[in-house]
Amino acid sequence: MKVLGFLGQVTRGLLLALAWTLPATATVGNFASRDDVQAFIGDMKLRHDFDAAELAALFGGIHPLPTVLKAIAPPTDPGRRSWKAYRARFIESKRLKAGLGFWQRHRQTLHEATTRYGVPEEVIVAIIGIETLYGHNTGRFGTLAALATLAFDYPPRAELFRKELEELLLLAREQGRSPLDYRGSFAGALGLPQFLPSSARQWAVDFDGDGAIDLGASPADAIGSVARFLREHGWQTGEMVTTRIELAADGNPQSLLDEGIRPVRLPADMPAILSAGAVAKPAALIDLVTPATTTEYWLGYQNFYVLTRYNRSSFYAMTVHQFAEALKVAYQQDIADAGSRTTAQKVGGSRTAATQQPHHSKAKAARPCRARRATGGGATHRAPRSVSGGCVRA
Ligand SMILES: [Ca+2]
Repeated sequence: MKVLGFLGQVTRGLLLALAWTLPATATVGNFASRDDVQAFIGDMKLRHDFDAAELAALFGGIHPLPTVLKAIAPPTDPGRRSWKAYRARFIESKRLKAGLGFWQRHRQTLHEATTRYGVPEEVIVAIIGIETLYGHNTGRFGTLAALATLAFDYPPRAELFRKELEELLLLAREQGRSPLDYRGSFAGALGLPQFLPSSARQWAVDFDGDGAIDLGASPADAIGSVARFLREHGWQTGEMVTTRIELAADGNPQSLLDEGIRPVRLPADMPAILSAGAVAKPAALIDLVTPATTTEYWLGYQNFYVLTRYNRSSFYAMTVHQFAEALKVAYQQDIADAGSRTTAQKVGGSRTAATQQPHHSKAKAARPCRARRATGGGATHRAPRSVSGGCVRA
């Protein structure tokens, strides 16, 4: 749940148009001496009964972070966004392998989350993998200092980040922790699922039942929270996410694209497209553009829209969906392979079969590798043509 999603497709052009400069006080001294921070502290005392002296001490101990401003600044040369490049960043063998491991380790918790919230296990695994590679990239920024930097030194999004700063203070109070304890992305996103503080307060759940919500240290809490977020945003169990479609021969998709990402129109009411294969449910037209390549057109149904609530980008939502599909195929293949091995071991344990085993030490390494795994776009990931993990690829 990265704030970049908000900046991404809709507002990036707007931001580029906004000529803003850093205030003279930026990156100098601590926050507490500044009038705008003092006003914020007064507001927190008035509305939430925070102790002004305690907040002043808190802000007196942190400083603006230049690296945060650098990270959030729009690129000087944004170029054209590429669906294929975006997809390739996330749907790749390392993340797929890590996802299968995460799924295996937390299969019972994932099963319980799916049972409770109706969101497929693979979608939960996909989101946590894309957000943080299963906790490997949760972010190294002090969240209080990062949010304060953006709240007070980044005028284009000051309102949003002052709200998140307020939410962090409330979250810390509710959780009985110091606001200085939280670390995460440069934009204030926290833990395995990268929830902003407002989302953590509103949607996170104590799914391991230890009495506390910890999105950074508890994979179970992260799993339950992602599932609850999607459910509460309208995930429809068992329903389609997308259908790929073609344009009609003389179809102009622009007016449909201009209608936005909310699924409000039946495919049959979209004269610009060939709706064969589409589900007769409200949808939005999605275009996935790659420079110098034919644009992909898809219908996004309600569940696609729900994925964009996590991060407001069609690229993001489609990547989550396709990564989830790739994970599901690979996971089921793993289960099938494990079943085959179990059967083989049972047979191998019999006297007859055992005598057929070669009597040398490499017998164990001769077991077959896992079969190839399909990825969402039809590409395949193959095990390397070598001995790997005790198996042999021909
Ligand atoms: Ca917990």
